[in-house]
Amino acid sequence: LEGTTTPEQIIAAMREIVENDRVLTADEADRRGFLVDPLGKHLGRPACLVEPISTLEVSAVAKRLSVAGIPIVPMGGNTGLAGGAVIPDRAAVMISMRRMDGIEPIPSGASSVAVDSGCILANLQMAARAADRLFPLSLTAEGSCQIGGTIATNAGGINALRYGTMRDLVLGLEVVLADGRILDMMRSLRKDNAGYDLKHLFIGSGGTLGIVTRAVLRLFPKVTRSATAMVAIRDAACSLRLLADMREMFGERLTSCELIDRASLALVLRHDSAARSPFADPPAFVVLLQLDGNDADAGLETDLEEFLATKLECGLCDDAVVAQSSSQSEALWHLRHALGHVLRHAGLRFSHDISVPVEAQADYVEEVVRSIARSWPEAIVRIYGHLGDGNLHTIICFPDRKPSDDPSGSIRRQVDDVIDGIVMAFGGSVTAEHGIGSSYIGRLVATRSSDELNAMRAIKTALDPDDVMNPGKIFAL
Ligand code: LAC
Ligand code: ZN
Repeated sequence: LEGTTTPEQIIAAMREIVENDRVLTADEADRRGFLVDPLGKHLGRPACLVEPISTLEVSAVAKRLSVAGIPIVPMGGNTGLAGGAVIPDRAAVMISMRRMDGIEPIPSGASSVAVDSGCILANLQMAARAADRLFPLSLTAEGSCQIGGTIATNAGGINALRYGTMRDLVLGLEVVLADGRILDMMRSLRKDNAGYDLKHLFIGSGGTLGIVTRAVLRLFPKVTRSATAMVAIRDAACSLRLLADMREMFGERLTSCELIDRASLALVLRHDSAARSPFADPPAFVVLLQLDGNDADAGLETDLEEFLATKLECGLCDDAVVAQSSSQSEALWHLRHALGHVLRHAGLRFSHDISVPVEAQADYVEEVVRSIARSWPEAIVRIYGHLGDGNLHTIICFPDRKPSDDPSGSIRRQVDDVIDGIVMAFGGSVTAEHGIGSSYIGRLVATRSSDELNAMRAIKTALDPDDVMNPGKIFAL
């Protein structure tokens, strides 16, 4: 391959390693929808898309491409929101992990499971459930996102409050490096201080350091008792007091605590025909609470009702509903998950996936609303997300403009500056769970010190000196 650039030659070289029908031309990949991300952004044209079925194939492909300096773009379920699978301008090969989707059998009482990285998250959740265990990572895209992608992005989701992000759920990892070397770190140890814990470099690396091929993931006791409530609240400060009181009262049984503001809920109710609000008057905020326990928690629902009754009495909450059945619980959660698809009706919009310290969230919300109103009185601020984790999705919407109405990106830059300024003043992060990908490189540079960025670059250079692993993500070179 040395010196070659034509897609035909790259395809021929790939077909020497994997079977013909697992090497797709760019046209085939495009026809099958593999090249458009969930934001509708076209990822670009790879020379081809390869679908390996084993770690050895991934390794052989990587080795062949890296000696020729041809970029490798790993593809999971294509559900990422930060442009993490954008194809670089040079001839590149996309490696789809979708055919490597095995799950090892889960013996009863197992505390971990080995999976292939192309395994779809919902399939792993189901396999765990069938073995009376729980794999707790849960997010809106769980029906199509893949384990490898959730590792590469260190996904968070709705249960991170209790179970942590993907980083907290990975015990072992197998990774193929740019030059094809295989790092087999498939250990299932809870404690392991033998040298640097290399797996953590790859978790959250956005595919820039290597391709995750397999993982050992933690399993937990299954949930047998649950209670779900939606609470109407007048301001963000009250929602933080409710969160603190809930944690005090229910401890680790509090699995999720999600916030949705009035404008976000209104958008769901307007555009999702299955959505029903439990409240007659739209509250300023709603908080969605999920408690999970086991057989010792038979009274969970009653306990939650009694707890919320006292919060209504003292005026912390204005209204509350506790789901009386699993279908009512699903209906409440539907309001939260529907946000993923109704935002496209919000006109020109700029999404920020920020985090600030948990206690700072009310001040953050107030500051964002005030600053945006000052600069753009016509804008609608929508804030929703993972209150328990200090991770609020902040969407600045211009309802009277079309998504294409900012061609030069000048409004985007101004909005970013305002939000980033507020986030940094609170000691926060400009991306809490979606990652930097190719979309937020400038904002990484703007918000981290050059020493921190250089340390990141040094790691990248050590593991991928020729910049073939997912180039153009995290760093602009
Ligand atoms: C959510 C995704 C966007 O929480 O992170 O809905
Ligand atoms: Zn989120």
